[in-house]
Amino acid sequence: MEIEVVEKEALEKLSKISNVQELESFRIEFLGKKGKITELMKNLKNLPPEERPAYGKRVNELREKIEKLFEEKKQQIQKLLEQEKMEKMRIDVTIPGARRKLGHSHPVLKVMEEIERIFVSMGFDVVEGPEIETTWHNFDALNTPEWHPARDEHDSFYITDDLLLRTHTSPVQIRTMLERKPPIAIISPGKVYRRDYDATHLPMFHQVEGLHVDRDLSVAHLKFTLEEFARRMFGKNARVRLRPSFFPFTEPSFEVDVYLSGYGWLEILGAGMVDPNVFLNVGYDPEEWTGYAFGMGVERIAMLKYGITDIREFVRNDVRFLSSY
Ligand code: 2NM
Repeated sequence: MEIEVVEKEALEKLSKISNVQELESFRIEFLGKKGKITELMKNLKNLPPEERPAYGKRVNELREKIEKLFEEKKQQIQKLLEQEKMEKMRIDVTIPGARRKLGHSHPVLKVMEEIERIFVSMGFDVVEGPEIETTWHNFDALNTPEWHPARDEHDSFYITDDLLLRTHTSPVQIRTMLERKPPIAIISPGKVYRRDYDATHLPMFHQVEGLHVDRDLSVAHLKFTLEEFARRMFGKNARVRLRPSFFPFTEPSFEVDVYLSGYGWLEILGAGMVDPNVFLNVGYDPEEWTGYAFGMGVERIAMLKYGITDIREFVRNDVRFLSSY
């Protein structure tokens, strides 16, 4: 085969090489032990002796030329491979880190703490008590007669004849009145239990009750305190209305409505002037001491504040619900 033909073919093939495999095939085809350069050298013996040195020299020059170009190509491909590798390993230090979601308080707890803050700022102490109560603290001391429906097994969770899960946090106020001397101003937040479960009732829910005992307290003090609470909780335009009602532990007793623009009058509290019988039960002289008390359901207030329509959302524990407040 002609030297020129081999040279042309070699240069053409080399220029098209783009990876290591092609490079190795090229080396075998041209520079290998049985490659085309070796083949050219074998022509030597067929030539007249005087032409052999010149021919041999040309083949050697071609070999050197191809070897040089081959080395260059090899370097070029290795550099390319190195670049690709570096590109794959590149770390972008500007990519934002993966955020970890933090836990947070349950919306009911948040609302309860907000209620507490408002009353604490008005001078009320926060007091807690046991969730398992005696029927005396939960009913008798609160002037609730033996025949009252709230005392029914059907409505309350009894543990024994004399022990039950408290149905309100009023027994905490009884305990506090037994322990302290008036004047007192307290609120008692906490869990309470009633046998009820539907879209507006949970068997365990939260209450905040308040009690203020001093000389010469009247419904005016009660109404002002609740108006102040409503303005702080629902906005400065909130208004408060008392409607006559009945509770065994207060006389007179009221249902308390709050006016919210866009909603109208909403019932959010029960309240009243502490019944003289309750004072007698804790050893306070009803001729000397007066008091007003109130109670509210925390879930109910959270529902109004956030427009929730099914109270059971609070215990379904769907994170999408819980983290949206
Ligand atoms: C309410 C409504 C009205 C109340 C009364 C007392 C106590 F212990 F002082 F007598 N504590 N809470 C009360 C009064 C609670 O909840 C709807």
